[in-house]
Amino acid sequence: MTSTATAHTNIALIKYWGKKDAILNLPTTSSLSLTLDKFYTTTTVSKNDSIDTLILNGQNVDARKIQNFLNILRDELGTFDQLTITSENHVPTSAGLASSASAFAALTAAVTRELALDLPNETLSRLARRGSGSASRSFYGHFAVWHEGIDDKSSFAESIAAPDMPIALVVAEVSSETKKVSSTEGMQRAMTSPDYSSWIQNSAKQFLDIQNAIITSDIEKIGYIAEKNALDMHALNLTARQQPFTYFTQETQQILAIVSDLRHKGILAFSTMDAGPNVKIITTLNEAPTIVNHLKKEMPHLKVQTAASGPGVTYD
Ligand code: 2P0
Repeated sequence: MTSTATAHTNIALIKYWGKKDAILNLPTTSSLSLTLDKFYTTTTVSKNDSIDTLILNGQNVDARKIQNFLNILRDELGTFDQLTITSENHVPTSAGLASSASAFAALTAAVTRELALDLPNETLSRLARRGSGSASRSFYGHFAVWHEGIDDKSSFAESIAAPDMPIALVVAEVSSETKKVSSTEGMQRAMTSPDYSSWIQNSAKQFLDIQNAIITSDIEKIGYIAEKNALDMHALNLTARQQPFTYFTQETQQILAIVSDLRHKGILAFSTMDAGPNVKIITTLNEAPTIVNHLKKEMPHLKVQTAASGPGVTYD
């Protein structure tokens, strides 16, 4: 038998940037995301009688991270056979989006389907969290929250009831990467910032405020809060007491300035950034083409793509 599931990636509007328990992947704050239609991972699992194996986009690749995660699932769900995981990633690294969210969500969904366990998304989100925190949010379409919780059981994600709205995300990929600091490492450093406890407090308020903006389809307010939350997160990296760093490059700053200029000209455009130099611009489906054209004119070498709100996990 084989089982297949598809999960879409998500972009955090209120970021997860720190762990209070690194083994259980319990975050220091609750986070909130938008699932994207364009970028997704489809994963098929089947039993084998040798060793957990990962075939990613047709290539047999290092499976250690997946093996560790499958062993966590064996502890949690009861042991099961070794698996062959065949994954097709439609999250081009060129999009500047992390694929770990969609990858661990699709894997968790496919494995539990293969075991004939019919688990609710909340339980799946808790399991996937152990592989990668952001994966917990990828089970749901549109907007999702991941509650920080106080233990394994209470740290799960769920969908937010939200009206349909024409929110869009323009992804601007810069051409040069600085030396990459992984999310896990970046968070550890950020937590040494003297501003970290105020970040936690501000984030709690932003988490509530953005939910009010979502309920009222106020995309401008969503963008405003998300931009502030993201820039506050990146400020922690700069003010870390141990190994301060930044994901910003010169091009990042150029894009941020263009977004700010567009906003002054009356275009709805707000920036957010994750563990890398690329900028994602929150806007409306109507205004996205104007932003794309403007970015291409000012910075012709940029790769720019537009995504809209996407669905939750599906099974074949
Ligand atoms: C987020 N990021 O909320 C934040 C914002 C990046 C910046 O979640 O250590 O791959 O595997 O739990 O989920 C990316 O980190 O980290 C991330 P781990 P993950 O989307």
